[in-house]
Amino acid sequence: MFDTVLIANRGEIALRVIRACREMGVRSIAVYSDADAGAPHVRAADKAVNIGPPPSSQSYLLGDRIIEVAIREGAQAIHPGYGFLSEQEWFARAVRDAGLVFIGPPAEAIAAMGSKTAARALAVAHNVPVVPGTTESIPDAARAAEIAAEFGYPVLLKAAAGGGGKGMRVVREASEIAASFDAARREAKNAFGDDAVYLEKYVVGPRHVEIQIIADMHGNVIHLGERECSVQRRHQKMIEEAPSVAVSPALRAEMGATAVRAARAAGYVNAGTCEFLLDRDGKYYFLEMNTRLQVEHPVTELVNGIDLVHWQLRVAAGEPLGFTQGDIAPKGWAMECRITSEDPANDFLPSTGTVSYLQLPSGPGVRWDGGIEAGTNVSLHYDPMLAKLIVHAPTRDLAIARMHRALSELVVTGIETSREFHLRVMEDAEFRAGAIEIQWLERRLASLTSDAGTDDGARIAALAGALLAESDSGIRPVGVSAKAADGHMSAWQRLARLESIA
Ligand code: MV4
Repeated sequence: MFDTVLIANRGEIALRVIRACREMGVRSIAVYSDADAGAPHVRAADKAVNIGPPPSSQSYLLGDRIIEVAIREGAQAIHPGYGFLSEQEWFARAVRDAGLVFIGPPAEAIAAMGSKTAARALAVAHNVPVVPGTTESIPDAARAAEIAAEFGYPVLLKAAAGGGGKGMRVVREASEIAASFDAARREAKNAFGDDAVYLEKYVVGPRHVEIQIIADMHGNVIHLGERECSVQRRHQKMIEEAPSVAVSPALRAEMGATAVRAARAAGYVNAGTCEFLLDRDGKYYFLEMNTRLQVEHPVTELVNGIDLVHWQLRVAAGEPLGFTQGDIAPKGWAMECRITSEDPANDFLPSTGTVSYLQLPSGPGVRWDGGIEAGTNVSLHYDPMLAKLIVHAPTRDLAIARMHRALSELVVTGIETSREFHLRVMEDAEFRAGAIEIQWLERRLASLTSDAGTDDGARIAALAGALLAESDSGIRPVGVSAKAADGHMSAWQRLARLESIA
């Protein structure tokens, strides 16, 4: 095992990796920008090194500087977390060339999955089902029209260098294809510096289901089942769960074996995730592979009783996986809500300011993976995801009840958060029935975020009672909307934001 690991990240994921290091007796080195000098991950690590000014481009994205720090501080390995440098082929290679270990896949595997057309071709060659479409980029609008007519509308134009939903365009009829093709090209060029575009048949109303895999250097590749990630807005996931109501044990085994084939084809080592669309008929299609530890990895950890970050460190150090596919079966139900500094009542406008008070949920089956504390300044320099609230319970119904209870214990003041939005989703009849697909949230958003969005009389009564209790005691009881109880604070915050924008 490594003696010292550098964590090239910030916030909750830096803390998550530092905790794993501490548990394994590994020394941890944090890096931080000027904006994060007092951040929790800085204090949690054995040592912390300043790497530059607040903008990521001058700190967390400076791979060469981070490698220098790792060497100077005697680290043998670098954990990139997610985002930032985690899926940069050049960084994985530079770490290796510096004689260090990148705690993630080989640079070649990142490259194999980085081009979406190359990944599709690799999938096809290894009997991994993909959505019908092209595996090569399309030269011009006329050819796009021919191919679209062949597959039938609607079709989806995608950037070959894209991923995560960036640079996609749905085309519903032949009259739109030429203009959409030119627009997709321009967008791809602007976003990725590469104007290659390909085409797929557009799958209507699918779920977004992904399979976690982990691979060692000895040829063992194991899948850890699925995560249901359909509850997302503008390609940002908001809620994830494991398992999925739509996946039977037989389908799990089949999709799992498919993900393992894709990983083997790419020469994959370490933790990774294959994304699939799962349609209403139970047909599934490989979309892309995320070559990193994902935000939502905790739901997989909870249902499988496996610490993915421990295993990332072990396989990166050359150890074999300590379990087999036969040991893996999900137990109970896990759910995660991403707590973001966004105002759901205001079209998820990013909220900034200082966390003035923080009360964390606890009790049975509750996990908080957070990167904030009272006094944390939330700025626009970094991602608005502050923390993840994760629960585990015997059944989905009990997981939802537990998540609702945990969310109602959570109090964050000083900034707006997504807490209230998540409470409403937990109360939503369609969500509770598991009737979700990738467009569900955007269709449901207006009713979930409007002030009269719930017909739950008990909830309104509880709110009224809690407000009355507050006026007596001056203390906000558990379960009261931060927004309702802190009406003055919200207005004040809004003013502060307006002033900061002006
Ligand atoms: C699709 C699709 C439907 N049909 N491809 C989005 C993220 C990227 N990984 C691929 N994505 C999709 N590809 C075909 N052929 C639907 C998605 C998709 C999606 C699309 C619109 C709005 C939200 C979405 C959420 C997940 C996946």
